[in-house]
Amino acid sequence: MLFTRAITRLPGENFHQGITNAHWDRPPRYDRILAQHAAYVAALETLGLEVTVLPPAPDFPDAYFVEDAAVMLPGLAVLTRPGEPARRGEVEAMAPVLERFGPVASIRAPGLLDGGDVMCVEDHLFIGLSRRSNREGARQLGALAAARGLTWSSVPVTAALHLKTGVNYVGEATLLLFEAYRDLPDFAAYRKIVVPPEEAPAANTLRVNGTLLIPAGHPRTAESLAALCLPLVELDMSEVAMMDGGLTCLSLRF
Ligand code: CIR
Repeated sequence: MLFTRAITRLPGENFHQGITNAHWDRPPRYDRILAQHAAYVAALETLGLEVTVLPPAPDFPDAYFVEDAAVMLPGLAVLTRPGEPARRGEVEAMAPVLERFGPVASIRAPGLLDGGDVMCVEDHLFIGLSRRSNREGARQLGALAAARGLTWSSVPVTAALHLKTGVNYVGEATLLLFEAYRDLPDFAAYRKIVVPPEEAPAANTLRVNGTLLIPAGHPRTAESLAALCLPLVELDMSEVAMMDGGLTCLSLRF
């Protein structure tokens, strides 16, 4: 799929108040996350995307993880209903932004869905059932996707916060994933590149218009990905990772 646009949001000064289970050796730095975010936006622009950069949303310190507030289907944006109540207001802030670009639908209660649990593999959506996303959320999104010609299935998220924390489609019928997902029957049809445990953040690699954006500092994964013969761009994600996020979380692409 060729992307022409992306939506991102600047992290706010209080980004360190977001939800995280990460172990910190030092506090996250605002100057660093701003620099990392700017480099990310620049990378998307270099790949041909027109990037909308929204202002920080100070009431919602995790709001720059815009991927969780919506899922972009062909011709339809779906506002989610995040599993973490403290993040639900992010969706209201995203609604008027998405309405500028086309039709918008919503996941309704009792459905719960975080965009980080939705992985699109060609014409199929894998929807993770996690601490944040439930069966009803998956069913509602699946119905909207099926009406647009996509197939879908749900998969258990056993190894991390979101499905895409631990598995991402890198194209060429290949999934980049945690060892824990290697033998999942749902993924049997795909080639797999397993991320070594010490390089876990690298599983959150993002393919955009034929280029792989990979978090910097994961040489074994970068070497494995080189076999795909795709351009590889490394981006420093240190502060983003301290808030349990990664490359996919920082944008909505369509
Ligand atoms: C959270 O716990 O919700 C945020 N601190 C991190 C969200 C990362 N988003 C993603 O993986 N899609």
